[in-house]
Amino acid sequence: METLKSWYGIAVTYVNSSRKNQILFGVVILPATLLILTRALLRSRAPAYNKLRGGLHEEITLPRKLKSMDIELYHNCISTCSVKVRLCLAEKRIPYVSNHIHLIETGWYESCSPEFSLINPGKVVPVLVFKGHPVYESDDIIEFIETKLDSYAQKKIALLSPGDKDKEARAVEIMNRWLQQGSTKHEEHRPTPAEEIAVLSVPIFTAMMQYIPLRHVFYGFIYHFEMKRPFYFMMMKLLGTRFFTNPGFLKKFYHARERMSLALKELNDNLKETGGDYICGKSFTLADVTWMPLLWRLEETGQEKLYQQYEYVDKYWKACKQRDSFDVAITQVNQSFPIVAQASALLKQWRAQYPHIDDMLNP
Ligand SMILES: N[C@@H](CCC(=O)N[C@@H](CS)C(=O)NCC(=O)O)C(=O)O
Repeated sequence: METLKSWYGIAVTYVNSSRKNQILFGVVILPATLLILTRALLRSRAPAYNKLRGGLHEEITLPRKLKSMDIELYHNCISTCSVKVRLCLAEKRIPYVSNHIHLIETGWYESCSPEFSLINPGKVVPVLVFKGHPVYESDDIIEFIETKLDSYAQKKIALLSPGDKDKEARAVEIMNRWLQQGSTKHEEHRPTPAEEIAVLSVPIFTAMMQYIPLRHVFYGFIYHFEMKRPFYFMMMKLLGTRFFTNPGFLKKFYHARERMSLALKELNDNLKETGGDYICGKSFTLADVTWMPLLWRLEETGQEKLYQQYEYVDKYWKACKQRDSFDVAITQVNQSFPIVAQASALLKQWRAQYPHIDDMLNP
């Protein structure tokens, strides 16, 4: 009680000391304190954040949506990690129950809801559930699909066998290298191009946020595992195109662009060396499954010049888009969520209207 009284005394003295302090107190300090207290109160009842190791967890058994189906996928339409898994399932034509989970940019923080926290206490998508047991981490999920789910595949395609027997060792080395570049899992090799894509996605996320009510972001302030993320999304929502004039953001964006360009140059050299349609040569492998979502995101956000400057990458991406899996796992899924097309159209409109945005995306 004594402590509360002395805090109250300090606050009153501070507010009474000047008009500027009154404004600062009313606009920043008081709302921020209330928010932190509300978050602390509600979070004490929310499921804890707990990142579990990648791979199959036989010790966890989850309720199944459809008892007759062994494979379920919790995923999001635009999440690049989810796209990776959907592509893999589509390549092998494995039937599964689809559970779409919203992220803030597609609707709301469903990924942080108590219901989804039971499926993944780490509060991220994708999660594959096999006979009721979850498999976490997209890299581990695609490997699990490839090595354990072949009996469910309606199309037999070996995505971990990158080529002719005499060149196998070199091809495996190439595949692993590009798998790692498309990964967000390994702490020691950060940031990978797959992580840079998060920064390069900000323009489309900002456009998407224009269709999301602000109150949905507040849910994230309470339940998200990292407060800074809902904060960024709130700023994208509030600032709109002005977000792209922030020097801090621009520095990060150009840095990510530069690093992505270097990775694409290396990919170009690799494709030239292997001489086939795909990363490891003639065979389509998990390395391609991992890279397709990244190239798709660059195209979707109007940053196609980034890869078009590299002849072999451009040709490679065209070949990837010819595959049925592209249509099934990317085009068709995204057609069910109108916000994706609306945001792409809005981003195009912004580019036409504001030369600095066009310059930023395609200098
Ligand atoms: N390393 C994880 C990353 C999973 C991840 O970060 N997923 C993103 C979507 S691509 C997510 O669910 N983010 C939720 C959020 O940040 O609120 C994997 O590869 O599965």
